[in-house]
Amino acid sequence: MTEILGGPSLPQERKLVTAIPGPKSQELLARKNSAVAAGVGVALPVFTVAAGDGVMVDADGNSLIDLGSGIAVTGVGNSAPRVVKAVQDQVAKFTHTCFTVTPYESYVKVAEKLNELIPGDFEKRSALFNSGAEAVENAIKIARHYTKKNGIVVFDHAYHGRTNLTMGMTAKNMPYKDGFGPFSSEVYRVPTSYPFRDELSGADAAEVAISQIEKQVGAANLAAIIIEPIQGEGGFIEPAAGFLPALQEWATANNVVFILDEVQTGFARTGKMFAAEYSNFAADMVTTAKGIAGGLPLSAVTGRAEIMDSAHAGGLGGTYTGNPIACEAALATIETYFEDGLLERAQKIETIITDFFAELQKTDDRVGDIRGRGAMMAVEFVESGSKKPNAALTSHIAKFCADNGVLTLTCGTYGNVVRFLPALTISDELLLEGLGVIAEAMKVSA
Ligand code: PLZ
Repeated sequence: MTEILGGPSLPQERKLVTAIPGPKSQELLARKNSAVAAGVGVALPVFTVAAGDGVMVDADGNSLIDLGSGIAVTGVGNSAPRVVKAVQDQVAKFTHTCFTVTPYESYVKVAEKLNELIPGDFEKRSALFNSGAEAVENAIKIARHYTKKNGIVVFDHAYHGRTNLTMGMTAKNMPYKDGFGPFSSEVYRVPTSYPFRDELSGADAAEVAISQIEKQVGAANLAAIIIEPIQGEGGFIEPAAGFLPALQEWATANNVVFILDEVQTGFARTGKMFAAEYSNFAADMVTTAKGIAGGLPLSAVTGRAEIMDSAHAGGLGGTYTGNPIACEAALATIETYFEDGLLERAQKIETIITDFFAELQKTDDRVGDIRGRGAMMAVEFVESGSKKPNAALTSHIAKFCADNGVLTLTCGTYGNVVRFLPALTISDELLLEGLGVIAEAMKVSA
């Protein structure tokens, strides 16, 4: 059999040749179960052999529509041509030196790009890491060093990672935290703005959060407030207009560093380079990862120069941080977003998904809320005639979609949200075909 290559040359089609998972995937799954720690679960046990743009091809030759892009990572598509070339070129030159031993230009170029692209008309600095959680950890380290304070405020429904500190910052117990404590101290959780459920204005929701911060933590003890501009794992919850600016204003007035976690929302995902652009304001610090490097592991913290520079030389680093292959991939990925018009594509994807579910909602009120931005869209499913979360329907949809060759991801504190995070390079036809399968799933369960 000839080797299958991924990328845009893969036929963009949904094609099932076996049941899901097929015999080869089942065999691999059995090996996985006896070799890999049980805690490492899989959402859909089809083993990937190739992927590109809107599809992933499994070991049995099934071609599935991919509406997840590896949890919002391969925005430029999988094995995107510029990324493949950049990685191949770099890997043949050198794979690693450790930037903090002997530096290389690509790291500096990525930092320059981030400083230019991240909102904020002030001087910035960046530092690179490997994962989203590591970026968040470092943002907190720097904020504490700068303010000489300890407290960290996080929000209901937040997700910030799986390391000990970030696990404690993440809201949801199962599956992320259960039995894995104790967690780091000085992390305080306050209510967020969740327009579909709290029905509060952004200003009112901010007042609730700020009042709780003042009463339970005290500005004098608080180093940072960190929030996702659209909460990802928590259910694609976008706070009401005015919520983020009000929090930031309070933070600035109280010498508290305001950090936006754009790990999931960043890099063209929402139809802007960064979701903060929708609220028209600039955070003191921004964490990014996922869509930054076309699938290579890379993350970053970018922020005001005076804050970022407050940490002493040698205080930030790590063996693999800002790996040269990942940095070259990032430069190629960022170029692709702009050169290939992917911001506009994300906006188009928003329209397609919104229109599709708005139509469905007319005849099926279990489509409770349609929300999100760009190619970061979600539907919150509820029980008919109420806002009661409908987790059963949500898992039925995910299972039906998998059986029928569509990879979807679910999320939400109440497990009742189906989220759409396709590659920005997915075709309209394939996207609509995938959505059509969801509509079918809803009919079957009715
Ligand atoms: N901050 C906003 O969305 C990662 C988690 C997948 P890492 N979200 C996907 C899983 O089940 O582990 C995420 C995020 C936000 C931080 C992170 C953490 O990023 O690269 O997974 O560490």
